[in-house]
Amino acid sequence: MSHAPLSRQFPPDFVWGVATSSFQIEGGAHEDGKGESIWDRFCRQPGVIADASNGDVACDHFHRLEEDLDLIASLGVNAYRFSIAWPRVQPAGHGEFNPKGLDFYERLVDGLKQRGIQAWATLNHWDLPQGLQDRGGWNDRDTVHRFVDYARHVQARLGDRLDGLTTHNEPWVVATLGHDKGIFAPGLKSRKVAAQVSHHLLLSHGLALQALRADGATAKLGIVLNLSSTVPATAMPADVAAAKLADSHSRRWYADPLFKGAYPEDALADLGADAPVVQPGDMAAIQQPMDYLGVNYYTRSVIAASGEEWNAKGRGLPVSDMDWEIYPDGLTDLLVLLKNDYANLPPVYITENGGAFRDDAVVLGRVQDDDRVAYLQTHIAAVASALQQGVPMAGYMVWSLMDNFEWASGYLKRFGIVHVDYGTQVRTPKASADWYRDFLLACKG
Ligand code: PNW
Repeated sequence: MSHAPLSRQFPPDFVWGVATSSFQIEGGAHEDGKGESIWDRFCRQPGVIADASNGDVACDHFHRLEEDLDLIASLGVNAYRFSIAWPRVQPAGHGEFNPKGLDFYERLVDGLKQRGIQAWATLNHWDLPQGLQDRGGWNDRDTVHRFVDYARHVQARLGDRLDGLTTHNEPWVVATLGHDKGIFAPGLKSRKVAAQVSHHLLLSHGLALQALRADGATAKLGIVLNLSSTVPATAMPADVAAAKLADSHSRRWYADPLFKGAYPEDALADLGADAPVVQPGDMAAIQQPMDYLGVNYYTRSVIAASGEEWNAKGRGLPVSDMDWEIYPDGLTDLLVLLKNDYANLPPVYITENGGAFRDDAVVLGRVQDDDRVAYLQTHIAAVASALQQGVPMAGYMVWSLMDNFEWASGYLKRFGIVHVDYGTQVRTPKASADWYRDFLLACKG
C-alpha cells in the first residue's frame, strides 16, 4: 500500500471520465425519425418499472446538449462515455439508415473535441430497435449481422473523432436479466434463449471488431463487462463450489471466450441442453484482440449453495440505495484476478463505478452526498491498489454524470454526481461533483 496522496498514485495520461447511456438520459423519443426501441416498448408493460415511468423525456439531454457539454467540461474530466441509440441511426435496425440520427451524435462528439474531452462511444447500451426484436432480437443469428452493419455505419461517420468504441455494454445483463430473469427488456424468461443471446452478443462483438479494423478503425476497440468479485458465503465446500460455478456463469462466461476462445466447461455442463448453438469459426471470431477491456463494478457477489440471496443490509453491512453492498476491496480483488487469469489482458478501464444514495435532496442549492464522496474515494483507492499490483489500469469513469432513468427502478434511484430536478430539468452539481473536480485538479497538480 502506498501512502502517497491518492492523486499522486495515477500516471498523467490516466483517463478520467463520467458515463451515461442514451436511453437513460436522452428523451427525444420520437425526434428526428427515431424508431422504437425494446425499452420504449418494455416500459409500457404494466408493473415492470417501479414508478411506471419511461424514457420519453428522461433528462431531456437531446434538447440540452450544449448545456450538458458545458456541465461535463466544468467537472475537469478528460473523457466522456456515452452510448448511441441504434434506433436513432437505423429506425428499424435493418434497412434504411437515418442520417439525422447521427447528426445528434456528431454534434456531441464535436462538442467534446472542442472542449478537449475524449469521446468514448458504446454501440449497444441495451436499446435494441424493436423492429429487430420483432424478428427474434438477439436470439436470432441475423441480428449479429445487422449489428455489424450498424457498427460500420457509425464508424464511417464518426470513427475519425472517437477515442474509444465499445461494442456492447454488459452482455450478461442483456442476456440474463433481459432474457432469463425477464426484469429488463425484452422481458423474456428462458435460460436457453438467454444462453443463445449471450453467444450472439459475443459473436457480434468479434465480427464487428474484425469489420471495423478492416475498415481502418482508429478508435480503441473493446467491450464492457459487468464484473464482481464472487466469493463463497462460508468456507463450507458446498458454498465454495457454488461460488466457483456462479463465477463461471458470469465473469468467465464472457471473459474466457474473449481471451481464451472457449466457454468454461463447468458452466457448459451445467447448462446441458440449454447450452448455445455454436457454429464452426464462432469461437475464433469472438477471440479478437482488444485494445482495452471495460469493467463496470458496483459490488461483490456472495454465493451460498442454498441459493439464498446474500442480504448485506440484514447483516449490518454497508449498502447503497440499491441495497448493493459497498465493498471497495472487491474491486482490487477482481482486477488482480483478471490479471492472473488472462495473460493477454489489455489495458483496463473502469467504465462504470458509483452508487445510488438517498441523501440527495437539494437544500439551499446544495446536495451534500457524503456517502457518494466516500464511495468514489474508496473505489478510486481500490483502483490505485490494483495499479500498484501490476494490473494495466488505464482509466476510471464515474456512473453517472447525472441522475437518470435507472431501468426497472425508474427515476427512484439517483446515481448522478449532478442532481436532476425532473420537473424543471435543472442540473445541480452535488458535493461529489465538487470532490471529483478537486481530485482531478490535484491529479494534474
Ligand atoms: C449497469 N445487476 O447496470 C448499467 O450499465 C447502467 O446503465 C446502470 O444504470 C448501472 O449499472 C447502475 O445499475 C446494471 O443487477 C444493472 O447485476 C443491474 C446489474 C448490474 C448492472
